[in-house]
Amino acid sequence: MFHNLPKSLVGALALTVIGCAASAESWRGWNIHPAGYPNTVGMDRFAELVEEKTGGEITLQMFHGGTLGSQPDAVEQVRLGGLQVGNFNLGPIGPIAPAANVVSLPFIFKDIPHMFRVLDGEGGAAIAAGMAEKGLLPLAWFDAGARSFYNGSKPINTPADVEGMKIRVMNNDLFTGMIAELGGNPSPMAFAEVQQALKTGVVDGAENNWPSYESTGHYEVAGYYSLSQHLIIPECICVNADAFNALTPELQAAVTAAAQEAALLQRDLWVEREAASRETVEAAGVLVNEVADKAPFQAAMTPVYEAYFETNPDLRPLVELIQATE
Ligand code: GTR
Repeated sequence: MFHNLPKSLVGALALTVIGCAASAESWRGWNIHPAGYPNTVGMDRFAELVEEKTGGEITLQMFHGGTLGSQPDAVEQVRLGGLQVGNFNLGPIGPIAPAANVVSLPFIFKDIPHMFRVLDGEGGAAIAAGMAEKGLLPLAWFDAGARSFYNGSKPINTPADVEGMKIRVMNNDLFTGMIAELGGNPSPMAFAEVQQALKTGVVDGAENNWPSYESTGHYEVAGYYSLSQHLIIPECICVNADAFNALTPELQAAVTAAAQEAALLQRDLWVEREAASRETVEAAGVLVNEVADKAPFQAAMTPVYEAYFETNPDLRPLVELIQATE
């Protein structure tokens, strides 16, 4: 169609077309949770805010419910740029970014406010830098509560109660080490497979926070929830580092502000959902027990920390910084 036009005009037209394509970006995002879950609502809000704050220069289509694959696969996709955004738990990121693995050390945080104080300070900057180096940029942190053990046969009160039990964990040597040190058999498995594995007895138990225990229906097949609270792991709104770094400073600021605003919404919704999920599972007959003495669980984790320091001697100061943070 261009054969009658002067060459210079053809060139200018082509540039305009390329220019348009480059200035409007369509991003795709991964999330594992179902509709109504605080993270799902938070990620949808993030998508809305990205479009609003960038004046439509960036649009984000979210894919919820893990439809784009398992979390370890999605982490790789966002690192490589096949996807641009993910709401990730830092558990599955730890094996890739050792600095980010500090948050997966059992009992590293005293409670949720302690975790956020660390993330908002020097510790959070070191974790973010370690992730960015691997191609994943965390723009904001989500609350994911504390994870506790659950199973279908008995309350867990002491490490001896875990002995011999096959417990599903997320894919990370720290978690397999944690279960092994308690005398159990760790079974790393994708989140989507856990319900069936619990139901058929492929595993005896698992561990998670209140909202995931409830939303997955795990409570229907594993009715003893024991408040060990052994892991407090944050989650991120993570973006592909190259995609983010290629943006103008103005667009980078807009996307970051969108993530931070969406994270504040997620954190509020999280607190409400924790209470609601606990109520739902208790009403359904789940037996909840406090773990009166967590000290034996904590003491059993010494070899897990030692193994981490052995592989990552340079990260000891980061662990000490977290432990020294009030
Ligand atoms: C949930 C978390 C998910 C996933 C899942 C799991 O609490 O939000 O990202 O990590 O746990 O246990 O695999």
